[in-house]
Amino acid sequence: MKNKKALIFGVTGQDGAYLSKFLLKKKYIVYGVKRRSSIMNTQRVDDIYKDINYKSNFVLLYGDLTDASSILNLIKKVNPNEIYNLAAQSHVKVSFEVPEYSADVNGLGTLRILEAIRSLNLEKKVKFYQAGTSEMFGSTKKKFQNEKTNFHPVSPYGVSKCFAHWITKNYRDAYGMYACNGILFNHESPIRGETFVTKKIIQGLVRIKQGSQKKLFLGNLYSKRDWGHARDYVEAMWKMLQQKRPDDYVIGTGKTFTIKDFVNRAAKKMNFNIRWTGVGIKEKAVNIDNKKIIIECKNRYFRPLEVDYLKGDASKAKKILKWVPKISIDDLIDEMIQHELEN
Ligand code: NAP
Ligand code: F7E
Repeated sequence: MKNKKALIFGVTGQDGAYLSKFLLKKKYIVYGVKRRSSIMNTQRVDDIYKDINYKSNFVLLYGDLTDASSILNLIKKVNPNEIYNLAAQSHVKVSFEVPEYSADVNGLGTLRILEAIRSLNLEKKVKFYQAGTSEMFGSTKKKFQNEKTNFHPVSPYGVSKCFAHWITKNYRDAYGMYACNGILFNHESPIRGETFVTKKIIQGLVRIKQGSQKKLFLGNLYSKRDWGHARDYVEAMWKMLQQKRPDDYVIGTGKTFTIKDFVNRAAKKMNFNIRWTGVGIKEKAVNIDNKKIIIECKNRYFRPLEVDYLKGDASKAKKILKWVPKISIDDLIDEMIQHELEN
């Protein structure tokens, strides 16, 4: 049997790297799309090239979601069985600073891929995965969020992803495309981007422990997030494309923690003895052992609007995809700390 071909937009990102490795293990030929940058930005996938088992089935190609012709040419050239759209300006806070660009890449970029599939008459041949997000639920008041929960996005990022969600559904309904929306809650890993809160906390605490950083500055300590591991979540993406019919699925752990809970768990694992004092922007954490302040809050890390509470109900994925998260928050934190210490 011929190897299946997957085309991944966003291959240089956290999920792109995990998904590439997952698909290569399943004997796919993986074509990853990276955008041009002034320095090499392939660190997350460099190990694939060093792996004798996988390097010949892994190809990197240039492209950009803001450039429709590059997308069309790539799909024509690769003629993939499956396309995963993981490319995005994925930082919520940054989306308030570059709203138009975020909408262009995340919203119109998705439309550009769908339209390229249609123009090439591949709508009945290629399967498409869209990287949707729990940020689309935004200011929801529901205790658990699932596929039936209304979207109330509260950031340019969330709004742009709602467009991508609905246009994917529209192309599925209008043209009979096999197109799925994954609605994924936060998922982290040792290779998470450094400006996302989990990585920032782990990296900061390890550096403070080692003496190379004095303080960690954070924003809102009281928002709640449902955190899983990226390795588990890319498997769910693949499973969505292996069903009889295309559909949309929520992927989450069903557990939620505040940012402060995450700090406390990580600090305990690193043998920090901390005490919180103050309120609001004046809240801080003191290292009891040496009386030094190690965490403070800064206005610049707060957002104009916040998603206060997220907790995913992935029972549909459990029933249909037979998907359940395997890695707990404690195992995730342990792996992130270990990676940070080794690097
Ligand atoms: P990430 O680490 O930020 O990776 C984003 C990827 O998109 C990178 O490869 C980036 O390239 C690429 N990209 C950005 N702009 C592009 C453009 N104009 N053209 C082509 N590629 C572009 O994000 P992630 O955490 O892996 O997330 C993957 C996807 O899932 C994203 O769409 C994100 O919005 C969504 N999502 C993430 C989570 C989560 O918790 N991680 C949850 C739900 C949904 P560079 O390396 O060059 O920057
Ligand atoms: O923030 C709070 C912040 O930036 C989490 C993306 O992958 O997941 C991610 O979006 C929470 C927020 O992730 C800092 O206010 C406090 O409440 O790690 P984050 P996010 O905004 O939830 C969703 C599902 C996606 O789809 C996105 O692509 O932590 N917070 N202090 C902070 N956040 C950051 N970044 N930095 C801080 O200093």
